[in-house]
Amino acid sequence: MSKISLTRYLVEQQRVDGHIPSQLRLLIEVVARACKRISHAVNKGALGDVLGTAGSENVQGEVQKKLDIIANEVLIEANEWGGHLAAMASEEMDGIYLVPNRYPQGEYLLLFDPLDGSSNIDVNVSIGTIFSVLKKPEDHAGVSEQDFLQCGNRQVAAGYCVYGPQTTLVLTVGDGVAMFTLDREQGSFFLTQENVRIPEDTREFAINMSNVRHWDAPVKRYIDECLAGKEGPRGKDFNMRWVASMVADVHRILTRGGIFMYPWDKREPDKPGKLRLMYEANPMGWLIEQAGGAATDARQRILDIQPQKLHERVSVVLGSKNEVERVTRYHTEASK
Ligand code: P6P
Repeated sequence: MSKISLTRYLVEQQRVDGHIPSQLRLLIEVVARACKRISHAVNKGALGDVLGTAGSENVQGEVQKKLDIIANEVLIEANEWGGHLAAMASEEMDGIYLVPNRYPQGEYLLLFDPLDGSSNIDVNVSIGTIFSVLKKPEDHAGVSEQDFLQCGNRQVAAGYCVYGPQTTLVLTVGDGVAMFTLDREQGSFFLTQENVRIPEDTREFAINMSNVRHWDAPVKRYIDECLAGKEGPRGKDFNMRWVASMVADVHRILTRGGIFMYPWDKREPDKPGKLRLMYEANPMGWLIEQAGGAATDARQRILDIQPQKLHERVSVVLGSKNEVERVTRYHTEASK
């Protein structure tokens, strides 16, 4: 069977169900090309003088790695001239980035975490780029930060690229999830899986166990039951994985099931969680749902949350449907 390139897949999907207007197809192909360049820089590692910190902090107050900044610049430069975007937002930038006036303005808004999992860069563990696409509201001219504050259920495309043993682009436009693996000899992404489905049950949970003393009771109840294994209330043994790169943990869950949790904890009680809503939880939540899984903030569907701020954080529970529903049920029971 001849290999189907990302370009051919997008053209044929557009022919089938019209989900991918030409400007959105251009956007996805430009993001894919930017991810290819980021993958190249990541793969060079120490040989490319791209490791280590950049000596600066991002809007989250986190130390920026050189590759965080490189990845952000690659995505900005790749997307600003194409005429498909009105503006961009990134974990690495305080405010939105308006497409310069010298370029045509488009109808889409692009949000991204240019390099998620950067604490893993220097130790050669998988990292990734996460992106989310919204339509610019048409009821007014110009674009502001307010235009980005749309619920995740308004996304028109979402995906990530994981830089691991393979460089794989995972994408949804609302008609299921497809995976494309980079063929470095040809420099193109080729379809390697479509109609991805997550098993509704799992024996594998992903959470940072070092925070156990800080968790809320329902989280502790759920994890204790998993740890109790066959002799406990779940009647089966569980396994644990925690890569500390959301992209890698989500990719494993899309590939073989599982539940991923980054819940609220007592360390920073004023923050709802560590992960960001707009460019981590929303795109990942939509991908998981499109593959038959569920994604909540432990109480409500992530995609229904009305954002108040561009960089707001959220508690995240996502993956195999029945497990996510159990965790969410434990939280609603505890609230009564
Ligand atoms: P911790 C990476 O920094 C990240 O934002 C996610 O990719 C990852 O799931 C999480 O934080 C890891 O957090 O507290 O375990 O280092």
